[in-house]
Amino acid sequence: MRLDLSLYLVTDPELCAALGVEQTVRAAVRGGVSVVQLRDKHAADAEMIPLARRLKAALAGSGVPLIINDRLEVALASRADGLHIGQDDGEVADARAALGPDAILGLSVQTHEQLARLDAGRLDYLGLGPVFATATKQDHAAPLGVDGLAALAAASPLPTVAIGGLKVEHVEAVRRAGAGGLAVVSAICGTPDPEAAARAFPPGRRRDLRHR
Ligand code: TZP
Ligand code: MG
Repeated sequence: MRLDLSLYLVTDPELCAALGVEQTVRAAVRGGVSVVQLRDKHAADAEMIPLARRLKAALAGSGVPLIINDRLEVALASRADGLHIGQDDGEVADARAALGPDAILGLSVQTHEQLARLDAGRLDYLGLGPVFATATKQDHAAPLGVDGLAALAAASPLPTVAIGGLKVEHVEAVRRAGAGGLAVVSAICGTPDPEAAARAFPPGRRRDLRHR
């Protein structure tokens, strides 16, 4: 599956509560998001697996990959397209070995030191952030700002997606910083109309999925 990071939706069960995660994802895909990541810091794997399977079914034929945050077992059980891990979520090599060569594997990076010891050959993309402070992630690292983002993106050997406090008005700055796209939670999940919220972002390399 071609990896288009231009508009990367990360779900949050609380911010998606109005419609629920599944309906929010369906709407956001109609609006043109290019990647969906299922993220839930609190649910047990057993709770997440049925939802991940429903999302995988909902995305079938859309060209939009389903990536699971942090939970290898959920990714495997749902036959998701990939896994996204953070700096404290275990070894990239172990995740790659468990997922196999074809799965998408992403890693969150906040610093140049982390970039310097990157296991780049086993990864497909990097999430860079937070660009700005955000209430969505508790205890996030110090914000990079746009200049910090640009420095990390320039040093990255892999495609990148920026995250943290990003809204439509940041698209141009993120593009100029050299990142491959924007990952957002509240800019889509936290709105009454996630389809319209997604559609408000410029199309990038996204296909028009109006038919869905
Ligand atoms: N990682 C860094 S910031 C963040 C994550 C998961 C949350 C981004 O949420 P929002 O609402 O798009 O600022
Ligand atoms: Mg994590």
